Amino acid sequence: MANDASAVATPSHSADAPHVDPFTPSSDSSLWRKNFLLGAATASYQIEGAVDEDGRLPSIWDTFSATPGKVLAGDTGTVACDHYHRWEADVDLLAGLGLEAYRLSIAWPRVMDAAGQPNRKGLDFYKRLLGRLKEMGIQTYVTLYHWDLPQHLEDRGGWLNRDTAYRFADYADLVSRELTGSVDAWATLNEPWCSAYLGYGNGHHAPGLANGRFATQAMHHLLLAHGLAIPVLRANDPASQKGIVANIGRGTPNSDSAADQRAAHLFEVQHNAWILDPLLKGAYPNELFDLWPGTEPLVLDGDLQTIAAPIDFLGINYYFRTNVESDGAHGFREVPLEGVERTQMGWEVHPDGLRDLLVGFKGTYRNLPPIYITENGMASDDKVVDGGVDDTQRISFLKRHLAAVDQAIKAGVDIRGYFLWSLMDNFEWAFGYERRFGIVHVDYGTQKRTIKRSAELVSKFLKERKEKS
Ligand code: IFM
Repeated sequence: MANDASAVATPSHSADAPHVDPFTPSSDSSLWRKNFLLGAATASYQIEGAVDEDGRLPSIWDTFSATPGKVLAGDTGTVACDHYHRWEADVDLLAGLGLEAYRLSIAWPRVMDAAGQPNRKGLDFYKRLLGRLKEMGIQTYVTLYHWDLPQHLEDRGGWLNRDTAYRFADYADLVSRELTGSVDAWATLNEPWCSAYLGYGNGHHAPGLANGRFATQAMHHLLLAHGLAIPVLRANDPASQKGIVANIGRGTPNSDSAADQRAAHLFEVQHNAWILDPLLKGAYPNELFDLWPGTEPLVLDGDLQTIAAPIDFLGINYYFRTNVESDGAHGFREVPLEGVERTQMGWEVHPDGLRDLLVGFKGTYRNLPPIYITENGMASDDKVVDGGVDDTQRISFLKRHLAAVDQAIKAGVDIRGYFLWSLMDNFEWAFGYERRFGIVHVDYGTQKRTIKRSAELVSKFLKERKEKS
């Protein structure tokens, strides 16, 4: 049933247990500062469903997930969390938890037709959603591109075609003119590393191409799209913040040998510097092309100045570290560590990596903008038992990562907020619905939402913080 708030299960645990809870940050944590924003994040294709409603066009993820063998269990985003119909109840849920900000993304194929004309019904959906969030006093962090490229653009080469960057600037223009005033912060792209490397470099994500040269060219056009959109967003919506979101990776050496140290460095070059150097230094790192010889993209005069347009914030997404050794040639290979804590994704839990990277970036980039942790969280095989979900590992994960954020703040990094990934379980790309990242459980058969214990504790902390201020 659409917008049925009664479909939200009430938690079975008391949020006011007398003992010290396993989540609340230490009393000297910077997270107690009331201007440190705490929110939750989602993305359009992962939650909306309604893929062919109200004039939405197909995206590359519709095509990819419909291709046998590409997504676990053949799952697709056709229904997902049915958020397109349940958005009001989902906003109530967010507000009920006391979360202060919501990071969402706009589906490009929902708001613009193939001729570049607005799709009013799609735009109205986001106007209603953002309007309601504002009414509830929730800050809005809007990503323009969280991977759902219109299929008609992919049919013309997608991010391998320079023209896609200009089409993105047109899309940014349309959306920011329409939604001006209801967005606190615009992010152009989410995780260009994933779009370029997983989408065009190894084919694990849509559109499923696998060629190293494609990856670097796609990245260049993605970053160019970002750089072209920034001045457009500034002109149309001057009061909002503008930035980009990068997923960063920590690489650690498997031994003290110089070769392994170099391997770990190169891991971070391709994961972090590939994106952050052009954005913040106006140049690609030369070492990237030592690692991947012969993959230099075609870069036109002026592109790097466009890409390095000043931004108001940098969004950082962090999940795990990768332990590597030298591959004996000019690269690295992963050496998975034994006996370490891992999540349902198999990713190692390593909060120190987040702190170390943030502190490192402050040293590397003298113009490092203010940072928001725009995603952090973990997947676990959560089950509803007696009406509740006791996601113990997630609670501990969040506490440790928030402590790492606090340590980075204390080391002088300007970090202004943190968004949990994710508000609710959702379509986890090539892993479909099996992997559950939400602080709210979703029963995909009934669309019933159940608040997990982690969400209760985050909510309790936010309440306490509010009472103290
Ligand atoms: O679900 C994704 C999200 O879309 C982008 N960042 C990583 C998350 C977990 O894999």
